[in-house]
Amino acid sequence: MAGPGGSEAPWELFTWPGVKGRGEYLRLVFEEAGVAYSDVGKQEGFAAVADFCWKGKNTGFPVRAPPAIRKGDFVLSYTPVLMAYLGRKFGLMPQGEEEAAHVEQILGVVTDAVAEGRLAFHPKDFYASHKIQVDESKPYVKQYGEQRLPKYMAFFEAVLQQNTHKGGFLVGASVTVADLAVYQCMAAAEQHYGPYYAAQETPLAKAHQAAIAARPRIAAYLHSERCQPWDSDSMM
Ligand SMILES: N[C@@H](CCC(=O)N[C@@H](CS)C(=O)NCC(=O)O)C(=O)O
Repeated sequence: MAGPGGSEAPWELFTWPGVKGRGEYLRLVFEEAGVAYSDVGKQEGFAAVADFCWKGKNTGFPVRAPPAIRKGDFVLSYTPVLMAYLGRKFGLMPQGEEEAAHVEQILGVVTDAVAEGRLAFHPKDFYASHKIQVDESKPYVKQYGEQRLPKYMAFFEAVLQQNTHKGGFLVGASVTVADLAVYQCMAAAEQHYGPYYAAQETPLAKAHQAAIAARPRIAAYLHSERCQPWDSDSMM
């Protein structure tokens, strides 16, 4: 596929190896689109990602933090921006401006849901491992699980409910990057906020999560060695 500037260069994904992390949102986009990519962290290790992002190996547009992508001399980062950009490239964004804007709204909501969900696990030091703040995190995990997660899941439910198109997607009549983002957010909530997730009566959102997991390319990916394990430290 011709890339930015007509480049035939491969798509490269720079994200931390060893866990799904935010990189998972981008892996799902490449996988659903059936577009080959190289997962640089997984293939070359942690140092290759750090060298690219922060130690002078990136000669393209600066990256604040991974995940980032590179294709030829084009470099881009920030998860929801990457999803919208790749969605447009790979036919996973609606054609209409308003529907595309709704997809971007959902990407923004997912970014907030994940950031808040992660914050609860790190109340003492956001940048330190959850393992040194397990006790301190308990009231915040409870608060997110009881007060915030229900709002996010109810929002996903409401979006699915209002879509009059058949197909069970969030926006329009076909799969978009919003479906992939919400799938991963729901799966992360199930993984890290299990009892709170289970308590939510959001049948459409839960059915949507199962349907995305069962899409042929996503199911094949989830069972492949390309798929990274969940972070055992905290939500992502
Ligand atoms: N809002 C950004 C957050 C990026 C981010 O926090 N990346 C993490 C890894 S998933 C990181 O390496 N942060 C290091 C840092 O911020 O210096 C996004 O969605 O891409």
